[in-house]
Amino acid sequence: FQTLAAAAALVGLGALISPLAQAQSKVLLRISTPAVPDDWHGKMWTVFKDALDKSAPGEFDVQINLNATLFKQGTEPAAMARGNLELSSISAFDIAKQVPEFSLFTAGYVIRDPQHQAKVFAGPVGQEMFKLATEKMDVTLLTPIYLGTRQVNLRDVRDVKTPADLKGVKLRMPGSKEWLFLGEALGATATPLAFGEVYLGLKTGTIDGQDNPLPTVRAAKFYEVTKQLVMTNHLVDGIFIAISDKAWKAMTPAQQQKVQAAANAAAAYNNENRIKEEAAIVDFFKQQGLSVTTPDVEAFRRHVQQAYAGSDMAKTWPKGMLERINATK
Ligand code: KDO
Repeated sequence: FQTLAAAAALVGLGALISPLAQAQSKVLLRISTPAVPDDWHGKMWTVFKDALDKSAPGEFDVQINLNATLFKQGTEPAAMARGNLELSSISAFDIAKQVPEFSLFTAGYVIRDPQHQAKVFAGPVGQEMFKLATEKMDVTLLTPIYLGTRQVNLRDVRDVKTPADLKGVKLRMPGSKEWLFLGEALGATATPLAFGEVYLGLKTGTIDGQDNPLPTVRAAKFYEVTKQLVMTNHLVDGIFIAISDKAWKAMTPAQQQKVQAAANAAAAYNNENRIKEEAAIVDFFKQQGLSVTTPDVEAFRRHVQQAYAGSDMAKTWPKGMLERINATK
């Protein structure tokens, strides 16, 4: 009887343990991003997870954390280096903190449009810059994604033709020196604030405006608390799906290949939908009562390019790289 009971207990325990053991043997992929659920680079993580569930059923434990609930915006690379986070989408601004050469991709009016961006990143410039980031950081960049073209979005309507018209405007930028430089180059008073605090900042008036691509202005509902979009087109922005080296190196080549394929599928989903939405989104804002104005973009381009040309940042750019980007067709 005792033996039977012991055997039964073991079987019972076994039934309990096995799903647990299974979960533990799965490859843990924790994702953290400030993206809101309704933005394309938030939704793309479901595409990533679904792709892995299909290509490697039961092999990966993908945990998606949006709205910066797991790590604060900009702290993801450090969390990945510590082994507390496996995946994120990090910006050129995040990368530039450790790899100053990457500040080239934070400069306004360098990348011309999403197609130009895709060509630059897929070609030798992208390969060299990716290699540099991978060597100098504890993360591997899997793929670039198009975040959209950044526009100025103001709380109150102003007549904005040139950078001089943004003088004194408290323009929220994410909190790093490269972001603040961009805000100042636009002629505004750059004010650092995390993405998650922008809506309230606009509502209460602690900031006068913010800049983001239009799909994000819609998804994060900034149009509810602003009255104007100034179509400066100042930064064709990109972010990069990045994985911690710790997680990447612990995977088998077959697992790496599946994760890379899932990242490519997520990027394709984001790029396709974002480009499509961006092309038609202005009407949405007009319907919401926003004034959508076109400034003297050449005046902004000149002012911004001059600011970067004379900057310390530009001294870190690999020789000839800007010219190679300009020549990419
Ligand atoms: C933002 O804070 O304005 C920004 O657009 C910066 C990007 O690099 C990226 O972090 C993005 O926010 C978030 O993913 C939220 O969309």
